[in-house]
Order: sequence, then structure tokens, then C-alpha cells
Amino acid sequence: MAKTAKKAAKKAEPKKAAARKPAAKPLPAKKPAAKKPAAATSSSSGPVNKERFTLYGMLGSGPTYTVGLMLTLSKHPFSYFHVNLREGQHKQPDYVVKNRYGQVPALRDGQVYYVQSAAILQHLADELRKFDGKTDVEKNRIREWLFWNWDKLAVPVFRLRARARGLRQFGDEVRVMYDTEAKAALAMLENELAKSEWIATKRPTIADVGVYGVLRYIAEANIDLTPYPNVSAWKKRFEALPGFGTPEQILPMESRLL
Ligand SMILES: N[C@@H](CCC(=O)N[C@@H](CS)C(=O)NCC(=O)O)C(=O)O
Repeated sequence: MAKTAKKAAKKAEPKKAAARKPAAKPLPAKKPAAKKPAAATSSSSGPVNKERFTLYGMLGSGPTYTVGLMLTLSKHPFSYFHVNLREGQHKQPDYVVKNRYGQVPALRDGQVYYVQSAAILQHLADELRKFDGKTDVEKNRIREWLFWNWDKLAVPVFRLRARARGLRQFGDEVRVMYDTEAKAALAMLENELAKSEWIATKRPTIADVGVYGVLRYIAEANIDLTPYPNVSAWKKRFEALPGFGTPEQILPMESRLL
């Protein structure tokens, strides 16, 4: 591991020592070890704690971008730890304790690591009260779209993109299958966006963030959005949201500690 990355890893680690202190030890003047860190309680109305979040990921990763985008749109600063997938850092024991699936992204919030970008979006929306649903019906609709995104859209788009970048090899038959699946998902989305400006509610939510995190890469999957004018218009609307940034603007090439 490079020197800067080692330093970054050390700083990004939550302070485990305090949490491991035996509860029975008499320390009346100090806070109880198990207390939730103040960092984990800040919300949209509370003070911003810039040490609260560390995002583990890499620049080329769509799911990492999705999480970085959500934090940026929510105007919440975060530290960033670059995970070197080429060197297999995501399969090393010190990373697998953060993400049991051996994938990026992972998000540290206080002392807890969250994984799976859709689940991370949900956690951030609940905690920061941004881009969230305001009623149970809205929350459920948002969840529905997040599941749909990974079920129907993300997999074919990311597989096609990986093939185009030489990261995955499969033949033309499989390529056509993914292309057909991606276009069927786009047609569905096109139809929905004829009825509403945003995907799940009348406001932008994490459903939009999750879907944008895939459609950002649609051209790299060699799919033209021209036949989907509602999707194209929604994409432009999303890019005009305050705080929006491209992957290159949001994710650094190297670790960055706040
Ligand atoms: N469903 C996961 C997908 C994460 C994922 O596919 N990450 C890729 C990078 S974009 C990865 O870590 N690949 C390495 C591997 O799966 O071994 C999420 O949304 O977080």
C-alpha cells in the first residue's frame, strides 16, 4: 500500500479502542463506550461533521459515484479512500471487514460500515433527510425503484460498459441480450417519465440518484438515448440540480482526508 494510502487508512478507521473498553471498568467521568458517536446523529438541521463519512471506492465505479453524488447533492463533506481494484485491494482482509462482498463502494458512517450502493442511498436519505420519501407510500415507491434499478437497468448497462472497456469478455449473443434488456428498461422508464418529472415522487429522490448513477454511463455502454426523449430531459433536469457533479468532479483519483 502507498504511504499516503496507509496514512489515509489509519485516519479513516473508526476509533475502535474506546468501543472495546470493558463496560465494567469504573470510568464514571467518561462517556459510556457504547454511546452512538455525535457524528452519527447530525441531520439536515444539525451541524455538519466533516469527519462523519468516509467513502471507500474508485473513480471508474458507477456505484461509488452514486454514493459520492448523494453526499455531494446533500452538501455533506466526506473523506475518500481510494481502493485499488487492479491490485486486488478489495479482496484483502482489511477491506473485506468493511465490505463482506469484497466490492466497492463501502461507506463508513461513524463506527459502522454500510455496503451496497442502494442500501447506502437509503441510509443516507434516512439520516440526512434529503432526497427521501416523506410518507410510507413515498418511501415504498422509492424502494421499489431502487430494486428495479438493479434488477433491470444497472446489470445490463454495467456489463455492456465493462465489455466496451475490455474489463469483461463475452460474445455477441450475450451482448445483444444485455442490449435488449437495457433498452426494455429504458422504454419502461421513458413511459413513466412521460407522467412525472421525477422518478418516484414529485421531487427528486434517491430513486433519481440511483438511476442517474447508472444512466451517467449509458453512452459508454454504446446505447444512444435519442429514442428516449423523456429520459434525456430528466437526465438534463437532474444535472441541473444544485450540487450536481460529474464522477471526475466528485471522486478524486487518490485518497482524500478531511
Ligand atoms: N450492487 C453493488 C455492486 C458493486 C460493484 O459491482 N462494484 C464493483 C466495482 S463498480 C466491484 O467492486 N467489483 C469487484 C468485484 O465484484 O469483485 C453495489 O451497488 O454496491
